[in-house]
Amino acid sequence: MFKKILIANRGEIALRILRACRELGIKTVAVHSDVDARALHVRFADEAVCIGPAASAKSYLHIPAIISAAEITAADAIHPGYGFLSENAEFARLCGKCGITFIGPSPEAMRAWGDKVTARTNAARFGIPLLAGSPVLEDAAHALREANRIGFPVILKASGGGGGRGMRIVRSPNEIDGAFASAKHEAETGFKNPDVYLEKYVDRPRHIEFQVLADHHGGIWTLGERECSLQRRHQKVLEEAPSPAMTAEKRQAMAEVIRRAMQETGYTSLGTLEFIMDEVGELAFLEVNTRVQVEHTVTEMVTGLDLVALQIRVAAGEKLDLPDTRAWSFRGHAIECRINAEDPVTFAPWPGLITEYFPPGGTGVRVDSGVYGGWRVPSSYDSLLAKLVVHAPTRADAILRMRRALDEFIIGGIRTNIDLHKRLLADPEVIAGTMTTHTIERMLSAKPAPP
Ligand code: MV4
Repeated sequence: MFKKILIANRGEIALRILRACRELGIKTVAVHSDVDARALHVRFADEAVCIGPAASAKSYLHIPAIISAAEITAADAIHPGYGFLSENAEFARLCGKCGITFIGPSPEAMRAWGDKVTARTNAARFGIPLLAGSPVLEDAAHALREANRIGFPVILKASGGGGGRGMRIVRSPNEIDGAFASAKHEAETGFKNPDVYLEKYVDRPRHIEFQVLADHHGGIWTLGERECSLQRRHQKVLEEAPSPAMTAEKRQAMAEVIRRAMQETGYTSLGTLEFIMDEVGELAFLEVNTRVQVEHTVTEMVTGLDLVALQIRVAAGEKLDLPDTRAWSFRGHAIECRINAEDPVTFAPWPGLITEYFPPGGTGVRVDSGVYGGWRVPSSYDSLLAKLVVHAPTRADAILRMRRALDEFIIGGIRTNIDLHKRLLADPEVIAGTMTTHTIERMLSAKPAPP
């Protein structure tokens, strides 16, 4: 097992990783920027290294500073968390070259699944369902031929994009030229990879993702799915497990094809396969996230597993020595609300001093957060303050528990999206479990918040 892990992240996920390390008896090194000197992940770590000024590019994204911090503290592994360097295959490769274990998949697996055209080819090979699509497009004429073959509407995507960046919906042939030019330009300037491709466009889908965990000995657990449809501008807002749209048969069938694909491509560590589901319940593969995700907590609540501890253990070479059907089972329902520091009307980030902080508690309530009363939320990073997670025997019970917990949550000094969550959990579509990726947009445009 590792003796010391450097945590190359901040906020709630840095604390989350630190807690797993503590329970595994592993020493921790926090890294932080100037404005994070008083952050909780710094306070709780065994050692801390200041790696630069507030700007991420000069601190949490600054590879030489982070690898130097690992070297001077003699850390034997680096956990990247999510965001920042977590999906940077070159960073993973450099860690390896310096004799430091990158806690994540191999750089090769990160590249193979991180590139969306390659990921689609891989998925197709192993029978993972996917939408009609094109190879890498040569030019606008090629795009038009492929779009006619696939049938409109189609969507242009950048192979190196992700999380909704670099996408263009194309509804008719006359839009192809303009969309191709702008998508191509965005791919060339915004991503390392200039390739663009086409897919059949699915209107108002659900977003469902499957969690996997693979060791270095061919062992793989498929840990079920999460429903992530409640999002705004590609930022997830509320997630749950299991998905109200999933059946045991579909889950089982997906688990089998996913298991084979990840096993045969030599994938290790945690990974998430993103899908969309159309109105008749058909799933189609979109892309793979090769990191621990914000919403991993809902899977933890319904499986009883510590996914970050398991991710660390498999990175150290440990075996998942039981088949998943024997090691753990699904229990109940979990919901996560992402509590953000933001303007409730404009959704603009709302950094500032937290004057009062009282998180909810009680049966079935978990709060993962890096903030406290007296902490000043910096403006340089994302606006996630806390993840409020509840677990209950049924979905209906989980909704009641989440409403209760939201009512208890007191955050003073800054504005938050707690009221948005209360509205969501009162929405008929959300209560019925029939939400899509357009539900929040629909709710916000329909009527003003009740008094
Ligand atoms: C799509 C799609 C419809 N059809 N692809 C957005 C994020 C990126 N991971 C893929 N995305 C989408 N791809 C096809 N062929 C709709 C979306 C999409 C979406 C997907 C997941 C979660 C939220 C979303 C919001 C809008 C659009």
